Amino acid sequence: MKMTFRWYGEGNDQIKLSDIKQIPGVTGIVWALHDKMPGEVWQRSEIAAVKKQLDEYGFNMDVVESVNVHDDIKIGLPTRDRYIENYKETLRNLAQFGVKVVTYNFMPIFDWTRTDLFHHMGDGSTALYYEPSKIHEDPQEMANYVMSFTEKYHMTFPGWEPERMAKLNELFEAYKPVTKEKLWENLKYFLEALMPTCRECDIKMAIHMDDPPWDIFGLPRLLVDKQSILQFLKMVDDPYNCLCLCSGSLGANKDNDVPDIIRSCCDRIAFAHIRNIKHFPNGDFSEASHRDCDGDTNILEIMRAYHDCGFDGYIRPDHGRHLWGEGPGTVRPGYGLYDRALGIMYMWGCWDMLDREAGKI
Ligand SMILES: [Mn+2]
Repeated sequence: MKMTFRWYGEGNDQIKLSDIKQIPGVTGIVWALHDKMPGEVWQRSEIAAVKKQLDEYGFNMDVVESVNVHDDIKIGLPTRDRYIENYKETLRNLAQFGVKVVTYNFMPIFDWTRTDLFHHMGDGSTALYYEPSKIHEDPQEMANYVMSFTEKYHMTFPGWEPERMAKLNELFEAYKPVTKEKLWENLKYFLEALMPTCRECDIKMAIHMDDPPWDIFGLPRLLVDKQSILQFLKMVDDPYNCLCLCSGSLGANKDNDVPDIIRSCCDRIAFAHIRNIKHFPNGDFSEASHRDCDGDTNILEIMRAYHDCGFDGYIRPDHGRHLWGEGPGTVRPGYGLYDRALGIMYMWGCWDMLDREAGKI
């Protein structure tokens, strides 16, 4: 496995590349041009500027997370072809710099959703938290809560662009005719259009699971369990149509057996997110440390599944808790330095032991 770390870019992330350099075994930075709106072309000069920063520390830029997909493509409007052409141009530009995997998601309107971004865990740390009882009929309430962090701390979150959130009612109106079936069709149309460019550029498209993996506010969600993942891979059966398999997104539904899902489609997993989820009897869930017994996601068996499959793709710790003084204003929710570094060491611990048992080291 190739260990990576997500970084939001110079001036947009308080974590420094020099800090990440000190985490054992990290070879690549998972990056993006975070000031780009969905549908805009990423220019070579902008990509080159990031490459220069990463080169200084010897990090590769093989994985992008994410090139966001314009709403017109998800809705299936006639204007989608223009945005698909822009997406292809971005892929060709990224290929010039050796990018191998482009992550994206196909969630309507909202990206990841949580009801508390800094929930107190009882030991002085905080973590992302989800209370189903707080998700009411009114999506504006949810948007206002997340956007309050944007206003207060001047940080924008991918998928929660203020420009898009400002026209939430219009967006909901536009998505009204988009049933689950229609959304699947629109995803197929998008991927079939991109595959020739992916082959030409040797870039794998890696779709992130929907988070949480169920419909919210009446909006359909597609990649939620084993059946839907296998359906997705069959729908566009191409080695460049891949997954960003997120154990945390899938693990939010207790019925998902994540190690089994990994074993059933490992050859199509281009990028792995490792995250642990703790479930509570009332239906709430919290993000937890990567240690197996701190959550219910079965991290040990997930690592064993990847090892058994000979996984050679990219991997990263997903969200972590906020520790040792990290909090609102100093870190992006879920993206502190310390807990993700601890997560990496846990993953290496599992992997090295599995390698040793297999006689590889
Ligand atoms: Mn994830």
